[in-house]
Amino acid sequence: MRRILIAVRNNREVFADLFRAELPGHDVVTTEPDDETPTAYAVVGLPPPGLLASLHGLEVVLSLNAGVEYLLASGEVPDGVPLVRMVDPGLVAGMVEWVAARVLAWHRNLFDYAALQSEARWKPLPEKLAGERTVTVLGAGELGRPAAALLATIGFRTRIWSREPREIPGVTGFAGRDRLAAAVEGADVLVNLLPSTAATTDLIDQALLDRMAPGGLLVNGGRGATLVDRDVLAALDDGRLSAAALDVFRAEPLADGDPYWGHPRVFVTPHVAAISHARTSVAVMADTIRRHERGDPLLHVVDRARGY
Ligand code: NDP
Ligand code: OXD
Repeated sequence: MRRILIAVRNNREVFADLFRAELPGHDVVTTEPDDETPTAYAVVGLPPPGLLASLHGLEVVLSLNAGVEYLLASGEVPDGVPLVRMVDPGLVAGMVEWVAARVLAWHRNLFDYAALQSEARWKPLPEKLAGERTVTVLGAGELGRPAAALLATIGFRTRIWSREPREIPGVTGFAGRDRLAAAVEGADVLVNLLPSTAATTDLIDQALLDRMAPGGLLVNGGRGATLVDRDVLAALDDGRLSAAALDVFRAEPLADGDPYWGHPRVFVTPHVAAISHARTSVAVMADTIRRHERGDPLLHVVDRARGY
C-alpha cells in the first residue's frame, strides 16, 4: 500500500478524503510519518522547512500551486524526484475570470464610476470599443493562453509573449527576450502571467512600462517579483499608467503601510485570482499518481533548470 502524505496548509482532511475516494488502495495520511514506511507521494503547498527533506522513499512531489519558485528555492525536493506543478481546470477558470474581470472593469470605466459614486457624481466618461484597445499577455502557458483567447473573443486586439513561439487563433504571438518590447509597444493593457524565475525577476520596469500607450492598465496575476514596484508606483503617479490590478506581491501578505494599499489607482486582491479547488485539484493529482504507477510519462513536470 503506497503512502500519500497530504501536507497542504488548509483543509487537509478534505483533501485526504478526496484522495481516499480516488485511490482506495493507498494509505493517505495527514501527519508527518514517524515510522519506516516510505512516503511515495507528498502533496504540498508551502511545506514547513525540513518536511520534504525528512521524507524517505519519495517518488513524486505534487505541488498544489502552479507556481513552484518557493519549492525550488527551498532546495528540498530531492534530485531525481519529479516535481509536478498544478495544472487544473478550476485554476484555469479562476485565472481567466479574474483577468477578464479586471480588464473589463478598466475598459468600461468601472473603477472610475465606483470613485464617482462615492462622491455622488453623475458623470458619463468617454468609452471605447474593445477593438480599439490592445492587450498584451506575458506568458503563454496554461493560464496565459486561455486568458488571451478569451480577451481576443471579447474583441480586444490581443498579443501574447513567451519564450518559444505559441500559436493561438486570433492572437498575435511574440517570442523571446528580443521581441518583448515589440509585444508591449503601444499596448493599452499589460497582463502578467509569467512564472517567477531568474529571467522574469524585475522584467516589468520603467523601460517596459514606457512602451505602453499612456494611461494604460497593468494587471499582475503572475508573481510580484516580476514587477519593479517603485517603477509601477512612479508610472501610476505621473499618469503613464491609469490603474494597476495586483493579486500577487513580492512579500505576501502585503505589509501594513505598503504604498500599494493606499494608492487610489491600485486595486489589490489577496492572491486569490486562481485558487486550487480541492475537488478538481485532487482529481488531477490522483491522475498523476495513476500515470506514475502505470509507468506512463508524467504531465507538467517542472523543468528545474528553467525554473518553471
Ligand atoms: P506555464 O508554465 O504553463 O506557462 C508559463 C509561460 O511563461 C510559458 O508560456 C512560458 O514560455 C512563459 N515564460 C516563462 N519564462 C519566460 C521567459 N523568460 N520569457 C518569456 N516567456 C517566459 O505556467 P501557468 O500558465 O500555469 O502559470 C503561470 C504563473 O501564474 C505561475 O507560475 C504562477 O506564478 C502564477 N499563478 C498565480 C496564481 C494566482 O492566484 N495569482 C494562481 C496560479 C498561478 P514557453 O511557453 O515558451 O515555455
Ligand atoms: C499559485 C497558485 O501558483 O495558487 O499562485 O497555484
